Amino acid sequence: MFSFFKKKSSPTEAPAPAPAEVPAEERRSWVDRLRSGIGLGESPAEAEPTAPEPAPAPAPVPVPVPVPVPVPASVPSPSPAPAAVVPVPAPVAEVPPATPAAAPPAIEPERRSWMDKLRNGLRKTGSSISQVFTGTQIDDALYEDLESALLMADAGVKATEFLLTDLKWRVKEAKVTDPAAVKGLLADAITDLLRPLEKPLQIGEATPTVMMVVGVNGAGKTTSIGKLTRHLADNGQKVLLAAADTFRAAAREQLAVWADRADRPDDKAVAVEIVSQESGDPSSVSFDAVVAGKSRGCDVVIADTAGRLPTQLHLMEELKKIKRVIGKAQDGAPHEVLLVVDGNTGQNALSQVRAFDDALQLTGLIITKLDGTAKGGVLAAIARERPIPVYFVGVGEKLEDLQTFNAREFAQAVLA
Ligand SMILES: Nc1nc2c(ncn2[C@@H]2O[C@H](COP(=O)(O)OP(=O)(O)OP(=O)(O)O)[C@@H](O)[C@H]2O)c(=O)[nH]1
Ligand SMILES: [Mg+2]
Repeated sequence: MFSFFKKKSSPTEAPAPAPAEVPAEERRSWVDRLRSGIGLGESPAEAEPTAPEPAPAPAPVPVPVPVPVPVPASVPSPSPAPAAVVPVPAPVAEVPPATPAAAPPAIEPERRSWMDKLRNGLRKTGSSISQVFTGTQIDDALYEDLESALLMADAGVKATEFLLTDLKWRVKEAKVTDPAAVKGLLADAITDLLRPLEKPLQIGEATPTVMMVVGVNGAGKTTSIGKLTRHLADNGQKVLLAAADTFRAAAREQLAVWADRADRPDDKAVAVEIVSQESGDPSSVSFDAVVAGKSRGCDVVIADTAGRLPTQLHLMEELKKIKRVIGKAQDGAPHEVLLVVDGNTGQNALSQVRAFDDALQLTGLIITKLDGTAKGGVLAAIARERPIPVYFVGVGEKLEDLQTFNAREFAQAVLA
């Protein structure tokens, strides 16, 4: 299944232990999610490679995998969105057909704890929205209160209007009369609104797959790259990091701590390499890294860039240059341009998404810090106004705190 896995390389040095140690078993379960969520090397393009290996192993059978959270839709929904499925190769020849009545898959402990943190982080939003449904009738006052609650939750005017219209229609269709049931319908409406943001990050269609990570200062870029790198490396992917944040002297060390994994002799992890230059130019660091990634047979190259505000036009031009130069090092690269957004920035997050997207044509988002004072509604605003896939959601500083985005889980967390 991971036909392009590189041989495990032996760690040459033993630097400081990496942060946030996670037991191997938990990592594996994350890796299973990674396989289905990120689609590591399992794209159709990969399934028919010019494989030098003649052994015609049984072709992988794509199996629909339900999204990991078995939260059922609450009340009859007029537009029941099907569970998102991602094809993964079947481990064995016979695969039991997925029947609608099948018991929902158990949630991994790691995912459950992540969901608890998400729910905790969004608790304030949840209680102010839930408050709306404590009355006895469904009337204009209920919808007005809900409008205020959604606006307070950073959903923005457009998404709020959209949700209210959609909800009124659902209430009419389902003929509900109990305000408590309306909350369930709102969960369905939010889920459907957020569904377009649910898309797996694909790795392996190009070798190396080149990613460029951007965002404002302190959004969580380096930390998220570190976590993603660790997951990839633990899964046997050869990752090369470009320390293209030449602005901060400590940025390289910050990456190195996450990249280090000399203490994992039990799995198939491979060493992570870092390309950096003392006070170098970020474009040339990125160029060198991609060239090195190609020549060293890396699976993934990730460029970490310095934080900047979209209003700093010269710095935005610098990002465009990095992107152009990466394209010169490898045709079609960068394959992913990811914006990391601090979930606490409220409606400002939407302006960041717009500005960075206009400048760089983003391919994905990582929303961090939803464990803090974030209200969560901004995802609805993004879905309505700039629906760029949310690949990951971060709820803390530990490795397992970065997880794939799931629309229904998120809707449930916002309303918990
Ligand atoms: N609570 C919480 N903290 C986070 C999360 N992600 C990152 N952080 C913290 O946010 C701070 C900034 O993270 P960095 O990864 O350095 O941010 P950055 O975007 O690389 O910052 P610059 O390179 O300076 O622009 C660090 O203290 C991280 O530990 C998260 O999901 N939750
Ligand atoms: Mg950084």
